[in-house]
Amino acid sequence: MVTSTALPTSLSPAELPAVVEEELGATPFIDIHTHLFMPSLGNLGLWGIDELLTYHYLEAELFRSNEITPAEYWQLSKRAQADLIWRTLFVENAPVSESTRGVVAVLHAFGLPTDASDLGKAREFFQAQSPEAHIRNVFKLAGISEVVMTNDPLDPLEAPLWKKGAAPDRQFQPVLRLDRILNRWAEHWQALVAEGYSVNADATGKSVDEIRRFLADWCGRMAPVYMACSLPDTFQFPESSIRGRLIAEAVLPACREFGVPLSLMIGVRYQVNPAIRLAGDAVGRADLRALEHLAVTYPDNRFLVSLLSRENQHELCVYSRKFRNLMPFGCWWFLNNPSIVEEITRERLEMLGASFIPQHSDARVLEQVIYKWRNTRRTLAPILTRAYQTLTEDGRGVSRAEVRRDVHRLFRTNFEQFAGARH
Ligand code: RAT
Ligand code: ZN
Repeated sequence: MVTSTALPTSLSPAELPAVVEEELGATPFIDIHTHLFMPSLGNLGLWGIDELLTYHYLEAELFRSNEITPAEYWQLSKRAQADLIWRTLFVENAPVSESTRGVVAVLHAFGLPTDASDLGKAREFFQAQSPEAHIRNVFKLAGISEVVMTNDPLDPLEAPLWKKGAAPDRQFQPVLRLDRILNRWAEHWQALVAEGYSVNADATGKSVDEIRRFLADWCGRMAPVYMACSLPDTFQFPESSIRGRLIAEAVLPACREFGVPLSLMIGVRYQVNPAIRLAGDAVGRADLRALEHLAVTYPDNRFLVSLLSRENQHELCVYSRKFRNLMPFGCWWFLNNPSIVEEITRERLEMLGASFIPQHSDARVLEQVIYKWRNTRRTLAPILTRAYQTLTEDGRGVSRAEVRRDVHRLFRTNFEQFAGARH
């Protein structure tokens, strides 16, 4: 006789939408890549209405709808820049783009007017907040338990704070960001020399050992949850460049030694329009054979991977099916729009089940996590619901506990386990 173990009650197709929404709402997410800073890093952390409005995603949109030149814009005070962006993108136009709608959602979340002709009320509100309580409130509204920072050991403002012993904060996990070292060695090797590391312009001789000593010192100081680098669309590996050698001989061994993954964010075409500064980067399709080579050659390294080009997304899913040391994460930067997030997330779910990390916020201004995570939950709910409904139609129901398990995996434990994080 066949005995069957009773599974918890399956949900009907009609019950699924509400349950998925509830579970997404009730699960505190880990935001695995942001540009936010813990309070002990002083004034590095950005927050408030003027910062929200001068986000580089919005600056790019300003120059399409206002005659001002970038040179004139950069002459203005931050407050005047924010006023101009508000007037141009929120008063003289309806704020329908993803980034403008985000500011509206943040104002609305705090009960502030969303259609005011000026920023008076909003400025008053943000000025009245005390930072630590405000952070707690924002995390609660965003439904996140912690964020992962981006910490650059060669940033002249940030590095001294770490050296003085910035107090760690469970809500803000550190990441050792390596862009200056790996992408712009020529401009930065002397900063290492100034700190007592014997490196040279060609990164030859003792340089590699010394960079490993530098990385070890910073791992000791920061205890990062991973190391990270953004890379151009032209990224190749192996490569006989300084970057290629430093990745192979310094960074990957250091990641193995300290038991942390390396995050590769590939596909930036840096500064195609330098006049608009941070908004001046574009996107290009990358050659993922570089990733294949890394995954095959370094099975003892783990790679978190986010790709900027929409055209690379399917390939990343295929490679992730081949190599368990690859973890796709997020819909990065120009991809973080509902139409594209939907396409990428459905593809990942269909090809990888729940073994990926659907999103990170990339927030640069504290309150952005409110709208970015709200949007993610809203886009994800129908995708997950549809997946469970189709499964039910095909003969296998799912319970609330299973929905919860998947949501936890996608937005918490995949990261915790892959990063070997100290949770
Ligand atoms: O999305 C962004 O804000 C970009 O400017 C970059 O910061 C990117 O996310 C990165 O981490 O390099
Ligand atoms: Zn980023």
